[in-house]
Amino acid sequence: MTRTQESSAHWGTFQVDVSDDGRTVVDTRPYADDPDASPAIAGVAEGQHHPLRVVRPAVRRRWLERGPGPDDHRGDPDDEYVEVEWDEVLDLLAAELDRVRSAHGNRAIFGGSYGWGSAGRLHHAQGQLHRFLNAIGGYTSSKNDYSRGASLVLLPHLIGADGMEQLRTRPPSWPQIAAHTDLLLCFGGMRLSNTSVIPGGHDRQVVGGLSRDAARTTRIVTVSAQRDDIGADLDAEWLGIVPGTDTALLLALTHTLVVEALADETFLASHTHGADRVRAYLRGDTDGVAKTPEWAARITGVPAATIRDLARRAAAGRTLVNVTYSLQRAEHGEQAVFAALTFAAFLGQIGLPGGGLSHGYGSMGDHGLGVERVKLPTFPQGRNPVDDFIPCARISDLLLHPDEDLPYDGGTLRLPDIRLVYWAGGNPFHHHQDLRRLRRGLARLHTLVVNEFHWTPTARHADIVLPAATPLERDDLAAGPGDSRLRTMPRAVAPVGEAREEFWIYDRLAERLGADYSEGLDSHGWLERIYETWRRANTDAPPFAEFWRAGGTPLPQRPYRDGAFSAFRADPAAHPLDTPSGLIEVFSPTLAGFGLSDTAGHALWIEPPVEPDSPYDLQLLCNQPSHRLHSQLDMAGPSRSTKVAGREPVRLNPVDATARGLRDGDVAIVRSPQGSLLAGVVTTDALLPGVAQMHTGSWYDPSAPHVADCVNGNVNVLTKDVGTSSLTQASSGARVAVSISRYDGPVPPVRAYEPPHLEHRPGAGRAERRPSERRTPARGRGNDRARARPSPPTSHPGRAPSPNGQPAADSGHRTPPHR
Ligand SMILES: Nc1nc2c(c(=O)[nH]1)N[C@H]1C(S)=C(S)[C@@H](COP(=O)(O)OP(=O)(O)OC[C@H]3O[C@@H](n4cnc5c(=O)[nH]c(N)nc54)[C@H](O)[C@@H]3O)O[C@H]1N2
Ligand SMILES: Nc1nc2c(c(=O)[nH]1)N[C@H]1C(S)=C(S)[C@@H](COP(=O)(O)OP(=O)(O)OC[C@H]3O[C@@H](n4cnc5c(=O)[nH]c(N)nc54)[C@H](O)[C@@H]3O)O[C@H]1N2
Ligand SMILES: [Mo]
Repeated sequence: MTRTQESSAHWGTFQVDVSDDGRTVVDTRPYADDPDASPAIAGVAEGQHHPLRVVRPAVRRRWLERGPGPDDHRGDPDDEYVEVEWDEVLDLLAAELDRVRSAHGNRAIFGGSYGWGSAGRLHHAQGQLHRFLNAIGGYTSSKNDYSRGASLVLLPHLIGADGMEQLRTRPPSWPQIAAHTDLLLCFGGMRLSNTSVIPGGHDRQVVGGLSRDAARTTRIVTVSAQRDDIGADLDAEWLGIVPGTDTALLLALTHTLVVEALADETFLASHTHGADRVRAYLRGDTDGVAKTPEWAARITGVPAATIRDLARRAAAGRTLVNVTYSLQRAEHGEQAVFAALTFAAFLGQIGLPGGGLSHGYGSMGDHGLGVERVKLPTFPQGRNPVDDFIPCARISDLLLHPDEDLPYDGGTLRLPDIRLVYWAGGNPFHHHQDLRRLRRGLARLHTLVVNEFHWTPTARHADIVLPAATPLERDDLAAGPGDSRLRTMPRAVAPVGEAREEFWIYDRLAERLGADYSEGLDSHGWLERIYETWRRANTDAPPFAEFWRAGGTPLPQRPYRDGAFSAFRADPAAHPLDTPSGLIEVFSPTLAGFGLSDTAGHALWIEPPVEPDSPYDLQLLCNQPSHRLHSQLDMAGPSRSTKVAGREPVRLNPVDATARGLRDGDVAIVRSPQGSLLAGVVTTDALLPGVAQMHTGSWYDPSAPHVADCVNGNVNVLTKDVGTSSLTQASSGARVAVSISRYDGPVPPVRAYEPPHLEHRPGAGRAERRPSERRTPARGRGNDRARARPSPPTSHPGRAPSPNGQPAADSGHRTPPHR
């Protein structure tokens, strides 16, 4: 017998079957009325009870025995961990945090902690960590994201911060597209699998149905090296393009508009700044190269006649130009977005219903839903007294180049000297580029702390690993932007082993460091507080107890009346953009004035360096995985079902496969200047010749370095760790040049899904610390055991006691005491 409840993740809302004794998550499945639900949902139950769960606090033996300090053994697959008691590990960690902040200042603590931790609004991993670090004096932080980090820096210069916001929150909605758009031009395709992900998740996935409706009346053209970057049911035209050359195509499209008098000169004169400078560049006045379709054809592989025809078709009706995030996640990737904005401006349809520019269909599932966003309940993070930050994708630069300058957004950042990194809710050994380089960076640290559910590759580099309770082990609430319901995420089972809510962890640490984290409330008190604070502005919502009983409350579904830029279009003088000119800057004097070698005032084609005789003769696309969110639940069934030869598949065109003697199911070795990996071969004509593709998110497995840097197919051993540009400094992970050949040697086993060597040794944390490293924290309250008391059953108002008061199934240990 089981009981059923609901839970939520970034990949959607789902049902959870729990065994009658309240200890085991038996099954997780999507709602029957959610046909486009993410396949990842089916893996949640397996992830919950997987042998990879971190069940006790663990400390790397070398760190425990030698004390904090640089150590190039971090991440060694044979490294051993010692499991210790909570009070010991909290004492150790508090002392180390105190040592670092006293000896080196709070800026020596890096707490950026980028990543897609759980969807819950209260147990939001970064938010909680930031609140804690703020409470103890602050930390060096990170800005922007891996998703569209280049656009986040570029676009405010061109359309203003408010224009950027409009572009994100009010793009033409799918019903508007269906009603008004003749041609939807999709640079980077429009992957339905990507839209199952929304920060916070959604009640149901609706984009699939909406886009299928729109495709009945709107012609869709997909521009990508992969035919299946768009669903076959959308009946799109496929324009195959050499990866990384969209800027050239877009410049040639714009060139055609200009020479064929198809550009909207009235719009350019009234709503844009600098069109003349763009025209001069297109003609070749500045560099001697006219950006003609013939010029672009040589670069992009798209025939010149097709380019001309496409420009004419775009000018003939209502056209919407969409760029996926992926285009800008590459060296000089922001230029593609700049060029798309320029093309859309020359078409003159920005601000018209169903026309103009968009940046996100096929990248995020909430894009184009047509619903005004509402503010959601939020756990306050406090204020960070430390100003230092990095653009998040510069993590290895930060660790490897302390006290050096990094150019960024027209200025420079001085990189602080980091001694301690605390990561919660992210997996840099998933998300960062050039993992060998990241490893060298982490080796310089004194201490790496990671809170995790699972023994991820990042946890396996950490000196201190704290077992975090999962969303199924804690009470929370969730909603995504534009969502129809604020949903409860009730605890389904007791935490496994000694996993704890991170709220509990930070509260205990803060006490030891003389700081206040909880303001005297437990996590349930906070859940109610953030909800009731939110309810003050949402007076239709019921009181907390009623909300909890009902499992959620509807959110207003106010359709946005006008799309992005419609007010600006109607009257640019009355509704200027917050750019220096108040207009769309197709030429930005600010950007030109930065004097950067890789940025001009206008969209710029930057020729990739020619490398004759390079062995890296294939472009590998590294895109988002269809059956998981990044690296999450890679160990579970849905993700495993996609593997080939026991590791991540690499897809390539049969022509390229044959030339390399590769057949379906072979193990291939993929190499780049940065590193090598093993992958399982899949041939498909959905890819252009010369292009290969692997999903991101296979767990980094360095256990057979004599064979490959990763035997499990994590693409980030291959990618290059270089900023998108000296302007934007974002991630360049979308693709990398590689060689692929057959691997005929003995195939090493994948060890990434086994936990590390663990030794359970209560008291080790106390006995083995070197005296020189022991410090008494400022006003620590010391031993947790002395304060521990049995956990009361949770008493949510209006709710039966949850299984939370039960001992965890496999430890006989009490669940976190709620104070
Ligand atoms: N080459 C290449 N690299 C890429 C990309 C690419 O296109 N190409 N895409 C990039 C993009 S867009 C992104 S957003 C990043 C994503 O990078 P990440 O967000 O770092 O990847 P995830 O695998 O989602 O990692 C989240 C981790 O948080 C843990 N977690 C979940 N909830 C909690 C919690 O409540 N508490 C704690 N402590 N942990 C929790 C999960 O177990 C998981 O290990 O990857 C980037 N990397
Ligand atoms: N299922 C699932 N969905 C997800 C995620 C996930 O991990 N799993 N991650 C989510 C996150 S955090 C983000 S930021 C978004 C990312 O959204 P995107 O960045 O848009 O997604 P990608 O899958 O990386 O890229 C989409 C396609 O772009 C194409 N592409 C790459 N480079 C080029 C190029 O130079 N030119 C052209 N024309 N096409 C190119 C590739 O063929 C690729 O399949 O996805 C979100 N959705
Ligand atoms: Mo992302």
